[in-house]
Amino acid sequence: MMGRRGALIILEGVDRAGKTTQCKKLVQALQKNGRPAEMMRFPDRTTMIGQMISSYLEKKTNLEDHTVHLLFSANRWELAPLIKKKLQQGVTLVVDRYAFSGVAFTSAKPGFCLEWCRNPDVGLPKPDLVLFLQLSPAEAAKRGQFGVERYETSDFQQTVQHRFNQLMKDPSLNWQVMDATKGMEDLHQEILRQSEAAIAEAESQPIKELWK
Ligand code: 2DT
Repeated sequence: MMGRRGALIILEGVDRAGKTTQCKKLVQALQKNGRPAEMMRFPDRTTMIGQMISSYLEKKTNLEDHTVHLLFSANRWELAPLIKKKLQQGVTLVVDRYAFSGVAFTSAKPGFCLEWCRNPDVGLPKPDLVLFLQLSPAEAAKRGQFGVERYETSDFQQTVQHRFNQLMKDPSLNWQVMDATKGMEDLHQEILRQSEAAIAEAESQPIKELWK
């Protein structure tokens, strides 16, 4: 008999909402509850494609906008076999950003629509849960300055937020909006509760395909 599969859980959100911290805390808590769990992040800067993306984000190189969008997508596709393998082995994956960041960031640039941006990611492993860590621009500003990487400006981030809002209207996905102004521990408990529910639900279901 096939074992129970793991769940694909994505954390998305604006800059400084605490995604990375919450991903780490979630993996630790799941493991403590006896659930095999691992963290991944996109972009994964360790692959060859990831290195091209990293150099672009650090503004060391310039890439044409469509080209970099396709590289971000390719970076997910190159890891899709591993994602499926882990899920099938019963490992729950907690992922810091996924295709939603891909669409939200590129479509925030002039001349890009959501549909074009979504296309290259159609068919990727479909998340069982997408947690969106919501933070107002004012609250984000209190948490310190933007970094120096590409996209880290308040105007661009606001447009990105609008794009995320559009993506969240998609009823084919299990979006859950989390209030990231809450204390770190309260937010963690809420994320853990949502994740445990998604894991229980995913166990008996096949892995589906995103946006298909
Ligand atoms: P961090 O490594 O700090 O999360 O920043 N991005 C990300 C895209 O433009 N497209 C994508 O597909 C993904 C996954 C968001 C990475 C930056 O890259 C942006 C912020």
